[in-house]
Amino acid sequence: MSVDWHNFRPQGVETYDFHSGRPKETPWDSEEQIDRYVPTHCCYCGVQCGMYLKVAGDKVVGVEPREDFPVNHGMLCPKGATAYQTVNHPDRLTYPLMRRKGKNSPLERATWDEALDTIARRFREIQAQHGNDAVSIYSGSSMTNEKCYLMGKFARVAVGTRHTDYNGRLCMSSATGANERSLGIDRAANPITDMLHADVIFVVGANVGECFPIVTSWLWKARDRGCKLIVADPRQTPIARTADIYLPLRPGTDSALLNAMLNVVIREGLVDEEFIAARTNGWEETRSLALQYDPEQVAKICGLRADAIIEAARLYGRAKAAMIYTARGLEHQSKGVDNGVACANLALATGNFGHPGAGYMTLTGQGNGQGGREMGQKASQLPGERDIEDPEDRAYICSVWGIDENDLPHSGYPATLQIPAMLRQEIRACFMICSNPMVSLPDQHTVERALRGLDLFVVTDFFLSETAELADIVLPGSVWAEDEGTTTSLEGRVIKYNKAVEPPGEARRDWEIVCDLARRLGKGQYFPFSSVREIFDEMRLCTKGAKADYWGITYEKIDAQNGVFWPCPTPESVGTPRLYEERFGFPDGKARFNPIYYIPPAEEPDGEYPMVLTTGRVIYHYLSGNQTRRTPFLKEMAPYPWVEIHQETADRLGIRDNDWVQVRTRRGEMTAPALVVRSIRPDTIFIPYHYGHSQAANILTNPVLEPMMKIPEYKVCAAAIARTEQAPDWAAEVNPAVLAAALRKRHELPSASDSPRPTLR
Ligand SMILES: Nc1nc2c(c(=O)[nH]1)N[C@H]1C(S)=C(S)[C@@H](COP(=O)(O)OP(=O)(O)OC[C@H]3O[C@@H](n4cnc5c(=O)[nH]c(N)nc54)[C@H](O)[C@@H]3O)O[C@H]1N2
Ligand SMILES: Nc1nc2c(c(=O)[nH]1)N[C@H]1C(S)=C(S)[C@@H](COP(=O)(O)OP(=O)(O)OC[C@H]3O[C@@H](n4cnc5c(=O)[nH]c(N)nc54)[C@H](O)[C@@H]3O)O[C@H]1N2
Ligand code: SF4
Ligand SMILES: [Mo]
Repeated sequence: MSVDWHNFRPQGVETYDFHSGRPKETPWDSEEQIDRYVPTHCCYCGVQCGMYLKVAGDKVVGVEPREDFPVNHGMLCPKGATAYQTVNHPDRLTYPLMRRKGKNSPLERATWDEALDTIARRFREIQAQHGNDAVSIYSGSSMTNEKCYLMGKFARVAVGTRHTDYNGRLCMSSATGANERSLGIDRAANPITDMLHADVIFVVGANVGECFPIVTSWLWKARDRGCKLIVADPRQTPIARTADIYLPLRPGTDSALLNAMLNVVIREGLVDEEFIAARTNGWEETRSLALQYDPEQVAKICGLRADAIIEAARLYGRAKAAMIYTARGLEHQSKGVDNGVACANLALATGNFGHPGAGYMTLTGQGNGQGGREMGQKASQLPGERDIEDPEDRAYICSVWGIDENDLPHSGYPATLQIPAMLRQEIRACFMICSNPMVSLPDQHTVERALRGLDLFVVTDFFLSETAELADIVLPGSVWAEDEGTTTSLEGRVIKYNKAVEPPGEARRDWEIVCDLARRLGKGQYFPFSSVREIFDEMRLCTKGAKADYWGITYEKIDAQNGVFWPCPTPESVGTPRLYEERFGFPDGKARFNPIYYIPPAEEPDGEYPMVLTTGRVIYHYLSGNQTRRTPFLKEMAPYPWVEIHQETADRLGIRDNDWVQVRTRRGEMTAPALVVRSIRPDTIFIPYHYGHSQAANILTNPVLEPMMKIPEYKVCAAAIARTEQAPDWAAEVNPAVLAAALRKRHELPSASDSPRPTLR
């Protein structure tokens, strides 16, 4: 085992003073003191890089990347390299907490019996009075497949509610909708290695450099082989700066751009007629609509130059193999599904499916964002991407679970509609696990009212999140290193976490908590599991013959093959890395064109709110930041939110770098320092969303939902911005030197000094 694998070597947990941020003397300064190297994967993003956790005694003290995992082959990003520091962190929750004397009383230490018995009793009381659906489950995709599977079963069988959903609703659900409408299977079409076979890569609304750093290394390899790059993003992200064609489109105008590109492809004879005839349905309608999207007109909608759109379409259309990658930029919109369908239309029209380097896929974000969306924890779903309203699927799952079909609830509210149902007191209690909506849901003031109004709110987390702060009962769960189990990466590759250590104190493994609660709800016979493997085996059986077929996947096969791509329907099957080589996912095997009209975002700038606000990520924090804001190096690099604004706009408004600025929308207002850059459209501002309380960008965002998938429009709303002398409430805790240093580092990103003009190289 090599030792010094990179220059930045995070200190062992016990050797780092979390509050001063200073390293202490390290007792693990030599490799001999490491007892075990546990092969596993990063707990953060969907790339699921392979890593070894270094264990000394009963503590995780370090990490090394795995050379043998083909996706990251010896690399980790800053989040992966520090993830191990959350395991043995002083902020870990180590015993249950309860408010014993009502909402305004403090969270106090409780025993497991007291906490779980109270939950079971209160759920039964509330359900007796208000019906079974008065209790909801709100789950998450940072958990293993086994846990996600268990949550769907727990909701339907132990609690008996139809309202179960999860945080993936806020993530790539638009892409799910597009996959379902266009291709028939909700999985990435290609393995990451397909990048190396593409002549052109078109990235729409994905900040690959910051959000999928290890995928970026594949992009560079593809570039080394001559692959051309087109990027559409209102911000000049690190990869956008290097693009052959960069399209800094106005937020919320993606489908217009994609239609115009299809228009050019058609008019210049770049469509693949043979592919369209053999493998698709519905071309004529889509073709005639696309012909109405003249690039000259679309250029005005998108705020781009027409020649840049035409050149991009030519480059894409002429490629022998082209890949389209999207992420939340295109998907976090009230037209997110349409946008994904417009990508699929472009790829289908040019025959870009089913061969190496050709496809359209979303870059799934969460660690288990792929598996979590097919295990049956979603409002309308049973395991294996089965449909909860399909009689055959219902009958099959009931036969595996051993329940009567009349007892299996029907579909319920998606996560985003649970909030209004709480406000209406239709939902009166919620069991939440692995989600932090007090940072992640739009229109925070309303979310807070909904959660505070619950009769009983239970949160299972390993750190006291902004959401757990509002709970009546907090259950201490486990981190990924304390459990085994599988996840499914953004490629559709099922991989396995291995257990390194035990949960600290009285904390328990999530699945044990859930099974225990099921027993106390009188449904123990349906949750007889004594190991994760048993849950996996039942889950496999549930998916047998379904779209997301895991039946042929075993823990041993995962180890032997370094992961298995589903579908893997038989014990002999090695899995399916590339989808759509012969058939699409519909009964006739053909893909479907769907004509897409461009419809503007729900909120457009006006006199009162003249700017477009968009939100998203930075490399150093992960989602709601509940983990990464507790990691010293990451916290130091991006300690507070900021407002990115273009130099020209800042000059016009008298805003200088580092000034406090107040941003207002129809939902609320927040104050943060300005980061004056040249890498964003002058009509747009950007705020990273990883922070809570008065630092939450989601105070501002628009809760309007996409009609099919109910994903919020995080990426576009109207906003006003002004310099203010009034520092925010959190300014007192700010060390100005730390803040200035972090903002300076942001400026050092090469892209920050460039202006986002449409570029042709
Ligand atoms: N460092 C880091 N990495 C992560 C995560 C993290 O929190 N931190 N989270 C993971 C998860 S769950 C996810 S979902 C992914 C998200 O990965 P990404 O989707 O890449 O990240 P975002 O920052 O949400 O948004 C991507 C880009 O969309 C652009 N954008 C904004 N509005 C529009 C628009 O209207 N059209 C287009 N075309 N682009 C627009 C933004 O400028 C931004 O650069 O990242 C995963 N990886
Ligand atoms: N404005 C704006 N808002 C956004 C976005 C945006 O781009 N802009 N992006 C959206 C997207 S793409 C996403 S994915 C969501 C994410 O939103 P959330 O899902 O709410 O955020 P997370 O930080 O993943 O929350 C997971 C919580 O569960 C805990 N946790 C993690 N793993 C486990 C586990 O294994 N077991 C248990 N018990 N707990 C666990 C973590 O400590 C954390 O508190 O945010 C969305 N919100
Ligand atoms: S790229 Fe994603 S999976 Fe890999 S180390 Fe970074 S956060 Fe972890
Ligand atoms: Mo996400």
